[in-house]
Amino acid sequence: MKKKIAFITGITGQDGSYLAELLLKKKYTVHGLLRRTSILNVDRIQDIIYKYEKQKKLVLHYIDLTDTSSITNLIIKHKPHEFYNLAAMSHVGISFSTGETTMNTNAISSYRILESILKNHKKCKFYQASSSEMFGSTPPPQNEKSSFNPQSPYGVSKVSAFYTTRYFRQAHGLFSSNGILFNHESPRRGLNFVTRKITHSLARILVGKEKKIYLGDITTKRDWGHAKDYVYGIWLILQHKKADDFVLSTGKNYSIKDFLKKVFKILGLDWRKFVKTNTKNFMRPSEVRNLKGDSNKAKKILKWRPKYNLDDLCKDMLISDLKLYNLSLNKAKKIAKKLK
Ligand code: NDP
Ligand code: GDR
Repeated sequence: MKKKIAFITGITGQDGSYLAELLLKKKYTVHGLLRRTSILNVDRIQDIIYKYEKQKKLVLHYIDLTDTSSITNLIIKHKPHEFYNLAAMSHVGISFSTGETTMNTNAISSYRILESILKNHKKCKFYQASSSEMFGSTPPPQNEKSSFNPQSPYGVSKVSAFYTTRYFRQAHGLFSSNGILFNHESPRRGLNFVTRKITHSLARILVGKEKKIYLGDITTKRDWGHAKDYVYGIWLILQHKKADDFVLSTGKNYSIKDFLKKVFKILGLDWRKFVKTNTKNFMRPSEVRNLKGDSNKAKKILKWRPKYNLDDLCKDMLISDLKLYNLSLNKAKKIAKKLK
């Protein structure tokens, strides 16, 4: 069989980097779309660039997501079998002050890409990175039938892209699917998302580079999984025989406070000594208070199941951040004893 070609927007991000690794292992040719930045921003994909770029198994193209004509040219030239649309302005808190960019990048781009697929390469399967943020204030557990009540420009933009993806499927017969993913984290998570901010700042506290972690509201609850599990689910969604929408989640939720407790406990520390909460800069005008997903549909139809639990995830993230500061877990525990 001819080798599959996949396009990934957002390949430099957390999910894009793990998905690219997975597809390369599965012998796909991967075309990664990345935007030009003043500092080369390929840390998360550096290893696969060394391993696969020379043999043209990984091909990178500089393209901003909002530049649809360039994306169209690439679709016409390379005729991808699968298109994973992961690029986004993905920070909910920041979306409150960048609403227009957020809508343009996250919502309008999906419409334009799907229109281009429809006109130029109808056979291409399309994946849209939809989000649990779309449920917003809808009480848990949330599944594919729950209503959307977004609470931020980010949430609104993702609802728009969700319905756009469905519209091209229902009206034009495209294979366009939504993955409605609940929060998923990893050592590759961006530094300004709450989980990574906590594990990274704790490592910095141990080496004397920070004294306190300043957070916003720590009473909100999230359903956290590991990004490695979730990119496998993303791939499964496009391998299913028909296009559809699927929730991916662990089905368990914890507060930010629970996450703090778990991470600090690994080093035998009391988080309360090192954290300041309700910091104005990190409070949001409206909050999504309680997310807990029901992914029974994905379990039943795709046979998808997350392997990591929250304790594994906390440990994985903390150990990786300690390494950045040349600390082993044992060494970190010794320093922590002195900070008690
Ligand atoms: P990241 O923030 O880690 O990655 C986002 C990616 O989008 C980066 O590669 C970024 O490029 C790229 N990007 C942003 N704007 C543009 C643009 N204008 N043109 C080209 N590329 C752009 O996000 P994640 O990997 O965590 O998430 C992947 C997707 O899944 C996103 O759409 C997110 O909204 C969605 N999602 C994520 C969840 C999660 O918990 N992680 C849960 C549900 C949905 P650069 O590196 O240059 O910034
Ligand atoms: P979220 O993730 O908004 O759920 O979006 P984030 O980690 O940013 O926030 C989770 C919760 O923690 C609270 N919080 C803080 N958040 C940040 N970032 N920084 C802080 O200092 C802080 N203090 C408290 C937040 O208010 C919130 O309640 C993520 C993103 O990956 C989205 O792209 C994705 O769609 C959703 O998950 C599902």
